[in-house]
Amino acid sequence: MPANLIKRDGITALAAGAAGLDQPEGNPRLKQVVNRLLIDLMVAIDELDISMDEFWTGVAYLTQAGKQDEFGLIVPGVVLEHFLDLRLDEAERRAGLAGGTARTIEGPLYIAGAPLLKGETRLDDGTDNGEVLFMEGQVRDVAGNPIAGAVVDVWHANSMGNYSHFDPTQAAYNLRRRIETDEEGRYRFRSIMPSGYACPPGSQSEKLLQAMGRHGNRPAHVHFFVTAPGYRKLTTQINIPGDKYLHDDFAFGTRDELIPHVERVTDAREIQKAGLNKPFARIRFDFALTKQVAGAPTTVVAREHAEAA
Ligand code: MBD
Ligand code: FE
Repeated sequence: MPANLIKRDGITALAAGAAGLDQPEGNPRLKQVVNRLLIDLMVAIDELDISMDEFWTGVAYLTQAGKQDEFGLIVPGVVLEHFLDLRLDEAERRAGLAGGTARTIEGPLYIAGAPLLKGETRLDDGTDNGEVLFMEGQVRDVAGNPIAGAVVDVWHANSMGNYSHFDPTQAAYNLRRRIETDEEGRYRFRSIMPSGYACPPGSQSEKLLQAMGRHGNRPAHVHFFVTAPGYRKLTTQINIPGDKYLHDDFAFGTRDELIPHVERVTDAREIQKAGLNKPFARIRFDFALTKQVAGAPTTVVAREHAEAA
């Protein structure tokens, strides 16, 4: 078929009717968004001459993606979750908010309600023989003052790149904890070094990426929500340097400010002091939170989160 078969006026009229713009009832914001997305979609179909087969292949793809609960994976994979971060960054810049730790995407694998501990804890249950990792630091305000009583909600994959809850072989909340900072704003945890995540083989996400000549791998990373009363919630991650995918993340989550140095501790006394009998890794990373201010867009995202049973 040729392209550009339908006049713009015709498309606009169809979208307006489908979005209920001529109806007094309904949610005005929803109507506005649906109307706009329908116009953009119909224009794309007409300009690109998207065939019936292509269209219904797309519908079947999305149907299957929904059945397999993969939209949370496809959204970062097609850069949209990172794009939302870039918009929030710019909105904050315009609101005069600066100096906080860089944000990056939450991803689809957070589980709410992890055990809450004070000061320091251990994240792994001892069943993973990966490299031992100690991570510690301070939560501060942008002037450098420590924030006591902040909560560092941390989650990461095991040495196979799998997350508890989504991986039925792991115990509930393995590699997931909430740590309340001490009087000096400090947090500290022992865990094991994560490996990078890969989209499940045969998944809808992987199929789409492969069809675009891309891969579905993330570099090794550790996720954080950092919260404190009176401060803006921070959603971020650190990436482990040296990973093959460090600057080739399928989810576009890597940021230069979020790649800490990983110290390999081999000194016998240090190893003994840590209660270990082999070398381990140590990361020091501080978080800076900006103050809650009126009029700035919120960083608290209403997003569906599972909770472990
Ligand atoms: C992950 O672990 C992740 O963090 C993101 C953003 C997407 C898929 C898997
Ligand atoms: Fe992740």
